Amino acid sequence: MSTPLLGEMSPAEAESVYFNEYPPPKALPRHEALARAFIDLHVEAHRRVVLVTSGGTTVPLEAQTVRFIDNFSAGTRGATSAEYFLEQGYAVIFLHRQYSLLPYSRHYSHSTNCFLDFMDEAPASADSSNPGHGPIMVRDEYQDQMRSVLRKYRYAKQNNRLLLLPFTTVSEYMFELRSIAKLMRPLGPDALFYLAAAVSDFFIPRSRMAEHKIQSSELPPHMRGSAISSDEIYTGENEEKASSNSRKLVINLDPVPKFLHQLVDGWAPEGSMVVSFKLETDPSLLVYKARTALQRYSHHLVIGNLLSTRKWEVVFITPDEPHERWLRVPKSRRSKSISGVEDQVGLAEAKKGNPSTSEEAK
Ligand code: PAZ
Repeated sequence: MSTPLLGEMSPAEAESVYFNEYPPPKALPRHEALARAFIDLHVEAHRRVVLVTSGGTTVPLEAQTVRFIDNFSAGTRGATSAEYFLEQGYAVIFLHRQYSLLPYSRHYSHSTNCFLDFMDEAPASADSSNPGHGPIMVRDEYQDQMRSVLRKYRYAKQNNRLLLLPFTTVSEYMFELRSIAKLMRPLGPDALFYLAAAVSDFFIPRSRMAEHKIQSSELPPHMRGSAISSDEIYTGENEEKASSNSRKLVINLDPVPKFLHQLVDGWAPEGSMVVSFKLETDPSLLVYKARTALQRYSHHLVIGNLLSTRKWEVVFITPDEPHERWLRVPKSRRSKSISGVEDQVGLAEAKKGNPSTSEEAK
């Protein structure tokens, strides 16, 4: 009899099997200590705390990972939303894909927007004692915008409002999410979960994962040993290719268990709010899939978006009236901001019901 897939088990069984199969990430104890101290501080101050997840997760093909499957997410939604939450007085735990965009620094770290382009050498002064070694300055045209970003960044940092915790793989993400959600319990209704990360739907279970780099060409028999991965990852030699000494890689992925159920019904504090995101590429599926997720997990809000329009258009799917509400950034505000990073639908503004942001027609 074949072993049941995690998706075929009860949520509690799937949780136990999944988390027993993987070693916890090395950074987890350190992240837990940081999160605990951060949460304690804000519980004491009666401040609301949001866990924002952001960026994509990787799916390693080998335990000693050389290759992995990744996705498109740059972390723009998460990093931008975190700034809005900070402005609204929340403390933010920013659980993000390592090296994806971060709140505030995102304005200057985009790959098409090198931070060096914002700078210049100050003009040499006549009485300079060290000609050719004047200070580096922010260019005049960027002063105002950079001052404003810098002030907000410093405020968040100096007042301990922002905790940055990185992950890379899908299993690291799951471990971190579970631990932080449980640590947030003392916050009760002051906790908010804002799950914007693009989490892989498929993965290779640890038991079927090759330990070493998957080999693309046949090794001599005496060298095979553990370098040959299990059949599920690396199956079927193609005869023509075999004769040219190369192999076909067949990847067999299992569905990642849907832990949103566990988050809503177990890990998260009583009375907390859970917001999840749903990404699609086919417009005819978006609302249906978002509604189905809301019904399945009984949380508070699903924000749907399409890959191609996600920067200026989202749909809120709620259990209560109006059930479906589209928010659009007006065309006039879709141009690139001064730093070259496009603004996104600002959810904090949407929550305040700011009509200029929330519902202007396209
Ligand atoms: O990171 P980004 O700004 O490029 O994209 C944001 C997003 C599309 C990943 C996010 O809005 C989202 O929909 N996250 C959930 C994806 C999903 O699991 O369906």
